Amino acid sequence: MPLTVSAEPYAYTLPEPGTALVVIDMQRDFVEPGGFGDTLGNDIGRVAAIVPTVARLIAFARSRGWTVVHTRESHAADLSDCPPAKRTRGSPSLRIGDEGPMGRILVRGEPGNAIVDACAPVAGEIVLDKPGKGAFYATRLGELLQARGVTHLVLAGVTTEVCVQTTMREANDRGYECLLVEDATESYFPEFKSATLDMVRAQGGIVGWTAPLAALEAAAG
Ligand code: C5J
Repeated sequence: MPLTVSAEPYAYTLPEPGTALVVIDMQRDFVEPGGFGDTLGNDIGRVAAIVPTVARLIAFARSRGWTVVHTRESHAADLSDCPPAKRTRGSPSLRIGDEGPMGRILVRGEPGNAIVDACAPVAGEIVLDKPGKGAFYATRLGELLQARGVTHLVLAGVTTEVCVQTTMREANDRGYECLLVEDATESYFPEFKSATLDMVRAQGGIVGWTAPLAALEAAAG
């Protein structure tokens, strides 16, 4: 049965089955002190605050039987999948691959690279390591979704204007109908989050739809 959600710029109808929740980069490296986000000088409190809402959304998706995808922005230990331009950009106190308080920054398998406990994947869910900002770039996401007959993506995670928006645009170009959950995504910069929500749903939903989690829950009754 399809579920119709009160959304912007107009109602969003998702099929069940056929919908996947894609949770972007809810990793200690972005949310906790000493991680990548922190070393770039950001206020991590803003993104840490959405953890309970993302956990509630994941529980909702599980209760509906959706495909659940978790991504991690991460690199191989030898940094062979990290372009020098990405590593040298800006002036962080610690660069990708450097040793930080939670292990090597943004390196696969390090403690800081793990998804925060409250949003941790369970058996049967898809966990994807991605070297880029978009979740389709250099991953198997497209083929995994296609194999499951997924046509609609509900997106959440951090940060709104970087990895979440990049993934949503990649998905939109690939023909997916996408909804971004407003209170289950966050940026270190409130104005960037707000602008991203506006951009996504402008021009009749040029990239997709947005709605708060409560709208999804209400649609499900
Ligand atoms: C960033 C991300 N902001 N997950 N990564 O570098 O959005």
